[in-house]
Amino acid sequence: MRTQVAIIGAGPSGLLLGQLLTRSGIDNVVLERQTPEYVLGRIRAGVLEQGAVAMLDEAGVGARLHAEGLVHGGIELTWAGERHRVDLNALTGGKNVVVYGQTEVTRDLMDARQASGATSVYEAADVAVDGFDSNRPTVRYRKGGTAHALECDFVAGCDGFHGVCRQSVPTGAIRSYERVYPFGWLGLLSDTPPVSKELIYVSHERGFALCSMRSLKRSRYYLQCSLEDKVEDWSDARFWDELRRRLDPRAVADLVTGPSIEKSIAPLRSFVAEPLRFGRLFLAGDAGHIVPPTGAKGLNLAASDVRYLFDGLVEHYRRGRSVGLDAYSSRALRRIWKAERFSWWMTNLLHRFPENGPFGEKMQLAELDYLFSSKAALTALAENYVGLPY
Ligand code: RFL
Ligand code: PHB
Repeated sequence: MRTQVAIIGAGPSGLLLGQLLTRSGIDNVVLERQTPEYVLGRIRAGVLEQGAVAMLDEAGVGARLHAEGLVHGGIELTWAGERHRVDLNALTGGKNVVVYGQTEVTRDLMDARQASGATSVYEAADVAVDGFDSNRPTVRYRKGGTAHALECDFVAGCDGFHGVCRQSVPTGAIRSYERVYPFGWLGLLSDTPPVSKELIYVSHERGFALCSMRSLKRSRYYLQCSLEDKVEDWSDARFWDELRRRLDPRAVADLVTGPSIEKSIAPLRSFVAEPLRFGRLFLAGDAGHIVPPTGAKGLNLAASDVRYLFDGLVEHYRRGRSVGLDAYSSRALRRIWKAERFSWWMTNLLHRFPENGPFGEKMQLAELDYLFSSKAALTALAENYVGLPY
């Protein structure tokens, strides 16, 4: 088989790139290790920046997002038992975010890909990328016991943090920067109405909590937990009890609980690989970088990477110019590092770090107090939360 762009991974970055390329007449094949059902079963992000929404519109998959997504013009932060609103819309001259689950984004992209007739290979095993330092890369994989080779012009490594593409690069050619946080997030999804109209980020002495949502009938809650915790340690009753202990009195009164439909623990990590281009292999999304979820930036960074990579590929195929592809890594990394900084800052501000002791907690409280007394400081939070320009 031969194609122009071989895309490894059918997460949001791979599917979005594929859809944009298909609509521009650039042939592409998506290779995914898992089944579509497995990919759709992973509960992850919920908040989209306007830039990501615009990309999904450009890919022709914005209809359901606009019909069902919830436009949010603010978020709330709780500390010392009181809730404080950040008016994102007013602080950014009219920008908002849209609450629409990653599962739904992925489903919309999968449906559009199927309708377009573009080739996707799910359950592709032992994917290996060869010859990306030459003009003729080849991606090898096995499907149903048979070996296949896919020849291509370019390989887009959209295969997430644990994918094969970054691991295929010789160690001397890549540099990694990493911080692993000493805690995780325990997430719970339930078919209950959200506790509040907007997201609530909670700083509490027992640990961080987040009240989010997927719709007006489906809620998503998170608790900072220990890295030793197992999901089995957390019955629904224990989860709701712990959440109540971290919420303000009004939220406790408003909270509607119910059986969980999903519960999982995610470790928190900051990670960046440099560069993001190796000959004809390009890394995009979580394959090249990870942010802790506190700033809601992971999926949005995947979209901005795809913006730069797609533009570079279009320029190559339409005009025979390589300026955009040559600049891909440095352009993407400039935005990535700023989102890394914001996510690291939000994480440090709102979580309990036992090793920082009482002094560290006082610093967090002073920073929160300052934040809500300074329009300049709140504006900095707001403009990062809604997303920096591409
Ligand atoms: P994905 O989604 O991990 O997809 C990669 C795909 O590649 C496949 N794959 C392979 N395929 C073939 N061969 C191989 N060898 C392969 N190895 C892997 C995988 O099966 C998978 O299907 O990466 P992508 O597309 O770059 O998308 C990134 C986002 O998924 C991620 O950044 C976000 O989910 C992060 N994130 C959030 N981002 C936001 O923008 N807003 C949020 O509110 C937000 N909340 C979150 C989050 C991530 C979380 N977790 C669990 C990590 C909340 C959580 C709890
Ligand atoms: C989510 O709804 O899953 C979510 C929302 C905001 C975040 C992280 C996760 O910062």
